[in-house]
Parts: sequence; C-alpha cells; structure tokens
Amino acid sequence: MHEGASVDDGQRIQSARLRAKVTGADEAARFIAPGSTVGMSGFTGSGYPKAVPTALAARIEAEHAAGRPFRVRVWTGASTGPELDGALARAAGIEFRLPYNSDPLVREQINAGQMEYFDLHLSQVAPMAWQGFLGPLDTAVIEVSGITPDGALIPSSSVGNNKTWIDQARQVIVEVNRWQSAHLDGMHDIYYGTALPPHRVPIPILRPGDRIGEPFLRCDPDKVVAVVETDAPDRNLPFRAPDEAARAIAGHLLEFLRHEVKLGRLPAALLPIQSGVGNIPNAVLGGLLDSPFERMSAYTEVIQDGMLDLLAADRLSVISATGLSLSPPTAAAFNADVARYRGRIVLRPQEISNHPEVIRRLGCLAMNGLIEADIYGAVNSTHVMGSRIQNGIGGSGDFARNAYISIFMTPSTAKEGRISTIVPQASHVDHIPQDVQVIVTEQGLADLRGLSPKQRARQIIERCAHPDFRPALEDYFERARAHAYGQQSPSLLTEALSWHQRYLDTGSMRPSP
Ligand code: 0RQ
Repeated sequence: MHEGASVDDGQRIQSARLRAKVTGADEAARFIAPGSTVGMSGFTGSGYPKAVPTALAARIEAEHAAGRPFRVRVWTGASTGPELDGALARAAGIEFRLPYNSDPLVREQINAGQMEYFDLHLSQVAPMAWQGFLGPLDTAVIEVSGITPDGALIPSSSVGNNKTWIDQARQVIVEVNRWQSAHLDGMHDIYYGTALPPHRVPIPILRPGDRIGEPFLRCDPDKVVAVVETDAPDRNLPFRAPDEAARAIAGHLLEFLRHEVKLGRLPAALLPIQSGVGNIPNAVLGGLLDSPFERMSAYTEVIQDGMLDLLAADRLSVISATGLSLSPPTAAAFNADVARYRGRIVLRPQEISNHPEVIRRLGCLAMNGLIEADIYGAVNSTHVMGSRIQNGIGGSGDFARNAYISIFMTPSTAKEGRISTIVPQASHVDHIPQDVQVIVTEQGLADLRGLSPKQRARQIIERCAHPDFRPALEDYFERARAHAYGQQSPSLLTEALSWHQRYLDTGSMRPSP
C-alpha cells in the first residue's frame, strides 16, 4: 500500500483542481472534433471508458442526421466493450481503428471495407506512437478508479496504452468509475523508463512480480479538459463451461507439461505462463488447478477467470498482466475482495507486459488459440478464409516468437465439422513455423521441436487432424512429395488453398463424396 493513496470510497476525486472539472459525458464529448484521433483506455473488455464514447456516438448520430460528416480515428489498448466500439460503430463513427478488436459490429464494418483497421503486435503500439508513425493524438479518454490529492490517476482494471495516450494527447478526458474497486491502488506498475533507440535501456524485470515503476499515471492537470463520473461495470461475456474438446485439449497439454518436468526440461513450478483469451485457454487454466504444479507464476496479458482461480487457490504465486478480463460474476467477486490479491497482481503498460525482451528473459510458456494451422505448422490466428478478419493478432505474436515453448491450441474442426483447422496451407500466416513449437487439438499433441518440415507434417496430420480429414491430408502430402518443385516443404501450388475455395463454394471443406 502506498501511504495516502487509497481513495476514500465516498470521494474518488481527491484533487480539488480536477474536481472542479467534473462535468457530464455530453459536455465532455463536445471536446472531440470530427476527424480527430482519440486514444481510449481499455484492454479485453476491461477499464474502457463507458460514458464519453456513448455520448460521442450520440453526437455523431445527430451530426449525421443533420447531413454533416463526423468520424474519428480510435486507438485503444485492445478490445473494449459495447459502450465504446459497439456504440461508435453503430453510429458509423469510426474511420480508422487499432490495434485489437473483438466487437462483432466493428468486425463487420472492417470486413465490409467501411473502416480501416491496423492490426499490430500489442507490444509495438506505444513505441510506434512515440516513433511518430501513427500521427498526432488529439484526445485521450481514460477510465480510472480514482484521482489522488495531487492529481495522479489511479488506473482501473486495465493499464493498456494509457500512459502513452496521456503523455501524447493534446487534451485528456478522465472517467472516474465508482464501479471499479476503490482498492485497486498499488496493483499497477507504471514504468516511465522506456525510450526510443538509441536511448533505449534494458527493462529491469527479472521475475514476473518485480515492480519497476510507479503505482499511478502521471497527468498534467492543465491537459485535463473534463472529468466525468460513472458507475458502470466492465462488460465481458461469461465463459462457456469447457466442452469435451476443451477438456481433451487441456488434458493433452497437461500431460505434455508433466512429461517435460519429468525429463528435467521444465522446473517443477513450470516457467511463467501466458494464456490467451477464450474458452479453451480458460479450460487449460482450469486443468492446472487440478495439476501437480505448485507455486507457478504468470507473465501474461490478461487475467481471466481461470487465472484468478489459480491465484485464489495459491497455485499461482503471482500474476503480471496488463488487464483483467473477468466474467461478470468473477468481476463482482474480485471487486468485493481485492485485498485478497494485493501484492500478487501487477498490472503494467502493455508495452511491458508484452515486451519481447522480458518474455524471452523469463522463458514464458505461451498458450494461444488459432484459426487454422497448416501441415508444416504455420499458424493463422486472424483471417478466416484468408481475408476476413476475426479479431487480430493481439499479443499472440509478442509471446509466440519469444516464448520458451510456444503452444497453439484449437479444436480440430470448426463450424460443426465442416472446416478442418488443419489444412494443406494456411490461408494467411501470422506465426511462421519457427514460432510454433507445439500444436494441440482434442485429437492429440504434436511436439514439433527439432523436426524438419516433412517430419512436422507427419506429426501434425497424425496427431492433430480430425479423422474425417486425415486421409485427405495424407493424400495431399504424399502427392506433394511426389510432384512438388522441391522437397524441403513440398506443396502443390494449385491445390494448396483448394480446401478454402471448396468451403467458399460449397459451405464445407469436406471432399465431395
Ligand atoms: O466463430 O464466433 O461464428 O462461432 O472463429 O472461434 O472456437 O470460439 O475460438 O474464442 O478461442 O478464438 C484464434 C479467434 C480463437 C482467438 C481465435 C470460428 C469459430 C468461431 C471463434 P463464431 P472459437 P476462440 C491473448 C492472445 C488471436 C489473438 C491472441 C484470437 C470463431 O484465439 O483472436 O491469441 N487469437 N491473443 O467457428 C473458419 C476456421 C475457424 C473458424 C475458428 N478455421 N475457419 N472459422 N473459427 N476456426 C489475448 C490478446 O491478445 C488480447
């Protein structure tokens, strides 16, 4: 705890100077001009502003109704919530967005060509903003849980790119959300030591729980043009109970980790784990709860329900992340009992939670989902049928390339069995085979470390592909071996993407009977 830091629940805004700037969301939204760039807080459905974006969307709709164009460029940490991405998209108010999105309407507009979307590694967003490639930032809209007497901002349930947005923006709008626990202070670690080359210095994190920064966001009070009070929950979707496939994937993965420990290739407490979002990663975390591994740690992006359960059960000793991503009941339970986790959760800027240097130094075990993998182990995490964006690369690239072991997991089929997630050639590549060491489906686990491309193909087809698609993959591979231009990674150029085309033509990748 930092002396004098904890906000009194009755008075979240302890700075008289900033209290004088309290205003309504509609008034605050008026500071945002058409065509301007807005840096919003928020990471995987947590800590995003709720009132100002909704008010901005209403203003945009009114302007459109009056025949006046009004769109903004939106930068965030990662995905946000319906009051931000959903509302602005419904108002047709987003011209350009970065970096990671999971809102269905935004996805639809990107895929319809109505919105430009720049999908980049999450660790690179802040450095790229500093490098000047993204252009100037006009307004930062940042949710916090409180304001200290001297005007420092106490972050809420995520940190994301908030430090950079506040530093770079010409003006700042602050939302103080009473729904967030008044006791989050001290959980954040805001590092002010980043610099661009040639002035860059090592990030001094040696263990996941190391604190290297400050608990609050610095913010020049003169830049704050409005403070808006809110009382609204982070809106994340509840997790599905793990189905049979998720449980099987978790089982294969835990067996693999036990085996690695037995061979002395991993310590008994494993190495710091990173887990992606979604139902399968959550099922794996659930499996870890019943596993023999003790005193584990996590160096990851988001804390989802399964991670918090591991922390509550003392199986995890510490978690470093940039945000929470909790289902509504778990978020309510967390808010009611934040003290229980004090000292064991560190929330950092995403530039640090996902920093390749730290991930490589700590030796993270990266576990992420995928859309499809090909027989050589190239992974597509982002584009359905090669061109339609699902979410974005998020932090999967930061972790996959730099992990000690990079693991990808997926059910072996999608869309009620009409799609094989193991294909002759990935229709889009986010992770090259060198960044993909283990692939797990409910069918089994392929350990690809040390294998040549042809050896990888045999493992992936045999261990990971669904039996309904395995013979066709074997047949493709054998014919590619016989007829390809070269024998390092044999492929048949006119056939490699034919499975995808068949899906587009017939609604199924299954070979015609
Ligand atoms: O479609 O929504 O219409 O039902 O894709 O798939 O099975 O619900 O899987 O939620 O775990 O997401 C890769 C998208 C997996 C995610 C991805 C369809 C499927 C469904 C979603 P519906 P599921 P998940 C940390 C790390 C990149 C970012 C990342 C992701 C929908 O893991 O976004 O890892 N990863 N970040 O039916 C056509 C296929 C398909 C397919 C699945 N082969 N072809 N459709 N689907 N496979 C977090 C952050 O970075 C913030």
